[in-house]
Amino acid sequence: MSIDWYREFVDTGYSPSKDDLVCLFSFEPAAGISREEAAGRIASESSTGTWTTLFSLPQRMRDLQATAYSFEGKYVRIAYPSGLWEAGNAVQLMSGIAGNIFGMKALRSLRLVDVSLPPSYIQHFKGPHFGMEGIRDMMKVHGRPLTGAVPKPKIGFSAAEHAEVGYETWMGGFDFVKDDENLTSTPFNRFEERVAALTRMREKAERETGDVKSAFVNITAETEVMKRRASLLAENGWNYAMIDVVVAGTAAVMTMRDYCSDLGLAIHAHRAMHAAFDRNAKHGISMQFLAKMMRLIGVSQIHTGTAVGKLTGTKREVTSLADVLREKKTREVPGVLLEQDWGSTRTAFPVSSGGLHPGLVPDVLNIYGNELVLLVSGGIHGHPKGTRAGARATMQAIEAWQDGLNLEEKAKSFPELAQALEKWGYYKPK
Ligand code: CAP
Ligand code: MG
Repeated sequence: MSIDWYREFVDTGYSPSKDDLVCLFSFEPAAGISREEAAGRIASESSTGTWTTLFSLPQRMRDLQATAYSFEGKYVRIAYPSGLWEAGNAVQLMSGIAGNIFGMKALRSLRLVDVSLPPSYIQHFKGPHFGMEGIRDMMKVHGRPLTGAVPKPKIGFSAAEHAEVGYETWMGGFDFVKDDENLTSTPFNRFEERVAALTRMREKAERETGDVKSAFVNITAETEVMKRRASLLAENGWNYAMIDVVVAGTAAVMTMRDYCSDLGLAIHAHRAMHAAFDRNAKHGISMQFLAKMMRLIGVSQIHTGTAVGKLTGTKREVTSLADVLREKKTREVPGVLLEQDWGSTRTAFPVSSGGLHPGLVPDVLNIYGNELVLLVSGGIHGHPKGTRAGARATMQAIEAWQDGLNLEEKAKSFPELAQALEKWGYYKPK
């Protein structure tokens, strides 16, 4: 009598129904475990199964079983019946397809690469409140990347000093000032004081430039505290709130999506901690999956990498992340992305940040084009002439790229860019 029934979750003759949710996994069976036995375990333990045959198995459970139906090298596709999922509950989905399976002994390694969500599942989610077009209209910025910077050093400024750096950033031509992921409300920089100081400086910069200015002020905390902080931002005329979405957790982000939407606030999603589970190419959860969940839930933008800066992420990963967020229909990329039809779900902006400076702007725009939020932080505050000159140099680098000019040519008549190139050249931080 066989002890387990994992093989019942493998059927290479199966073709998914239109309402099935499909996952792409890459995996390595442990020693002595066949590919089918391993895949059967992934499908079983992420749907209805367990390690041993059971006394009774009502038909309904059989109808809810996931099926490993397609193998390509180290990849397997698994189809999940829609009956498994609670409508509109992304947290439950992750407990299923990104839960226990990562700890199974029968697998040497397992990576959740991507999920294809059927329209019948997506329809229960609101998605981003604004979409890229809505953000551009709100900021009155069209035809170029949106730009921003984090005051650096990342933490330690008083609220007044932080706002002063913000003012210099805006006066240099940038659209946004962003809090760092680890800045919330500390004795030397209380959230309420920071909002008040930034509000005064925003109004001053808007008066002096005639442009719309904004900020990603970090509200990350316990959810009720996040609600209070979001309300304070809205009361002071802000149109964004920033959340460290990985550490805050999917449930909190779902709550804040609706709360912020009611206040007319877009959500800037920082992904701090993502590399703890997406960096290992053999084991964990891909950034594509995280980005997809965040668009589904409804953040307006999320960090997606630079390919050339100080943090990990290949050009292929960065490009696929941009597609996941910006496209109405995402095409399949073997081993990276499954096809995805987003229906009426709005788009979200990719955010490129991390070790950027004016010399690297053409590299980043060659990858993303104009449709991104470009964050250059150390790369403006480290400019020999200071923050405002650094922001100007970055805007000049963007103009050069748009006009098809190389940076040296542009720098001949723009001293800020020349000074930036003199310091950093085309250095790729590591
Ligand atoms: C960048 C940054 C961002 C990272 C996040 C930092 O500062 O503020 O948090 O870009 O990584 O703290 O490192 P610099 P990612 O521009 O001065 O490097 O965008 O990959 O999520
Ligand atoms: Mg940071």
